[in-house]
Amino acid sequence: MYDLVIKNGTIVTAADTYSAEIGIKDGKIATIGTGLEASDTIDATGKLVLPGGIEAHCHIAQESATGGMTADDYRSGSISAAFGGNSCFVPFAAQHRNMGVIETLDLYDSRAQGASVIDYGYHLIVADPTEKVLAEELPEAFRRGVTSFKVFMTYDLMKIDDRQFLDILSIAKENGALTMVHAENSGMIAWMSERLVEAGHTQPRYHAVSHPALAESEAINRAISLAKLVDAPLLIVHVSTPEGAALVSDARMAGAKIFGETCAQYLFLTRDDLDRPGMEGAKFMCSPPLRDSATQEALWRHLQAGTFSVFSSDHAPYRFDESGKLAKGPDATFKQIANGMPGIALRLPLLFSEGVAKGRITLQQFAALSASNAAKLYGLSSKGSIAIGMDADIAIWDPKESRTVKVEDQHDNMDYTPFEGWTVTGWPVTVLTRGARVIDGGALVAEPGHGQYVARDKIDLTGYPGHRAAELDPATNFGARIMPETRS
Ligand code: DUC
Ligand code: ZN
Ligand code: ZN
Ligand code: ZN
Repeated sequence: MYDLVIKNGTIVTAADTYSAEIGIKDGKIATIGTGLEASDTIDATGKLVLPGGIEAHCHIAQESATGGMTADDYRSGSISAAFGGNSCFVPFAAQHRNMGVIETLDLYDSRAQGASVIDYGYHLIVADPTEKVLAEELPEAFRRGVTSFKVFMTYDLMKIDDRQFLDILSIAKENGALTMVHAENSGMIAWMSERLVEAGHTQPRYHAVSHPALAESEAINRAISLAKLVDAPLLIVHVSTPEGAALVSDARMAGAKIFGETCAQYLFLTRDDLDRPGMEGAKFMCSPPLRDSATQEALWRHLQAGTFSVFSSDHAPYRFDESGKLAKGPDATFKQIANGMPGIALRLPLLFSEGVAKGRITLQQFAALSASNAAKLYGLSSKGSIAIGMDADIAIWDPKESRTVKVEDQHDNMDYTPFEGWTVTGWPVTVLTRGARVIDGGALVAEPGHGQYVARDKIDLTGYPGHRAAELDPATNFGARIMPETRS
């Protein structure tokens, strides 16, 4: 006897589409079969039964280096994510300068515990890689199940230099963690911004001008070179240009352990949105910035061809008021406006509508991009698929339901959505985290605190030959042992 059976639905995984019933017991998928009996049933007639989404890039209860706080906390952020078909998310825990890493994780634990309606973990942002952080705290973070570290190549108060980057890549590699990078050339952006502002070009549209495509491709190329030197895995987050995507794709073809992520806004919006009247364009400011429609097409090709393992929202919620985008007043320059836009509830509906319903990607690709790939890459080994023994993290989709996007249906703490008025086809109607309904028939039914912290495992790099720099190989460098072997 199961606790819950999902009947009459079409199961979709990254591998298959088929009809069967799912029997859930103690929060796990206990069986997949027919004629199952349970005390509780979900009738999924006409619906698709998918792995619950895993949102792997979002900013929740995170303060920036200059002190601004995101509008969403773990309660509102997780609720919005759940309405968008997610059963789990992995926001960032941001170390700032003069802060320890363990202190940072404790702080985020205090923000998330008892607040989230879906399961969660954190990627650790490393902004101050002191000796102690490198030698003691990163391995300790890894033991706590924080198995991915993010670094910045830009932003004065966050960026690390190439040498620090190599230190972090090597420690991550030694522990089995994945390094993630925000790759943009800081000098190019500073140089462009200074000249634009001096010439009085301060409106939001110049944000895109100040972040040239070359700033992204230069930094991605450098980041990949650093990762190759030490043969460490690296994921380039929010790739926004075809040039950047091609660098990721070439490195993957060469066997390097390089992964790529792109985000909804780069497929669905263009920099024309930054040119809206008054300060409206500020709603569309994110970094890297929105590009053009040719870029959108190229990024779709890369998504179809498998360059991007992860597709995320980069939900970075700053309200269109004095608490967020307009903190520096209505005449702020683009340099003074917080970077980021909301979208955690729309990542999957937009991908389904524009991707699956329009025939650009298969249901299998949708399942892979919603959950399965992120689960594998980020060590969420009990999540991301529908299989016996896995957590019963499930999203039930009505592929026919059409909706018009409205800010009040996002269930976040935001006062706008960049997608207001869009029509989307395909909607997640029921979401389970560990077998319990979080969203049921389109309504929130879970309590804050239902979501639990998930300690993650090391990254699985099977199938990546890697790249061994001759100068680091004792066989060809006169026997010098520069790096420890990877722990297994
Ligand atoms: N980087 C992110 O990952 N998100 C928002 C803004 C930024 O610079
Ligand atoms: Zn970033
Ligand atoms: Zn982000
Ligand atoms: Zn509502």
